Amino acid sequence: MRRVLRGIDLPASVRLETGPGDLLRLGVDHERFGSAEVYLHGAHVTGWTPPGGAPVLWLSAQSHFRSDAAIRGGIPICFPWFGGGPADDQKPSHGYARLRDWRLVAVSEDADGVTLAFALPVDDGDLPLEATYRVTVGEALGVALEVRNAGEEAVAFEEALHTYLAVSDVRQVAVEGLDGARYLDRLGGPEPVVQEEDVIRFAAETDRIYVETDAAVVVSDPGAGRRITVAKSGSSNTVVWNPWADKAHAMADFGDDEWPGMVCVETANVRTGAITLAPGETHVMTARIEVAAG
Ligand code: TA6
Repeated sequence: MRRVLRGIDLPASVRLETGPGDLLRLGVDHERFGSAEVYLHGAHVTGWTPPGGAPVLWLSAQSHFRSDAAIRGGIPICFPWFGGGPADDQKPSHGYARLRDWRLVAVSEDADGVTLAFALPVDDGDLPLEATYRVTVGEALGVALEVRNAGEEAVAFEEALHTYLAVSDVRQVAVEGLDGARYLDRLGGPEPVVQEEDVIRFAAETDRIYVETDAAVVVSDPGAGRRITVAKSGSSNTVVWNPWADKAHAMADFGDDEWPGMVCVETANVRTGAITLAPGETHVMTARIEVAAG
């Protein structure tokens, strides 16, 4: 088992290994903080399991593990656009960051957890944005996407930490924290809708971009006896998504019977919440995922 990656010494709690599709991944195993897996491909966190607990992130059993495809589940990094972008004219869907191998730039372990830091290589044709991503496996799972404008002009971009949470049955969960917020219904008209109900419940495909909200969101999952909180900073949008049966069936990397087991709560800055950076300016968006009994 390799203990060094490109000159970076790995602490005993971190191992470098080869996953499916021969994709390199870092495995974290810590008696206090649990276990996690992060692929260099997309700097993609595919799993986090607190000690003695159940996996918190959902990962499709049908996911591709190929250098030219996104991993289905965990926390895909959508950058520098979301979906097809504001004008729906950008490819690939959700940007190039999740399709590219990121470079591991630092690994540290302290009383707060194990932190892995990655840098996105900039290719010809990319926006002049330098992205670094920190994953902290601790009492909670923390992720932070830092973007710096390395160009000479102002640059606008979108970003989302597209978190797939594992739930017992999406038809039994309630999402709290967005009451009163407005959302763009991606399955409806262009005008924002106010979230009238106290909690979000799911009875069909749901694909909503909540706007101007910095609220922490709680996924209450009585079937699993737990509540998952997604707190955030530096983010004005929260996306809530479940594909339901038909859309899941239409995706080759999503099992037909898997859709009840997940809900996405995505920490984002998209559409009217897109970020514009002046030359040299930096922006950080963070998400903190934690689990409590309930
Ligand atoms: O965040 C929800 C969403 O934008 C949905 O519309 C759906 O497209 C989902 O992301 C997954 O997108 P992907 O490109 O990963 O298949």
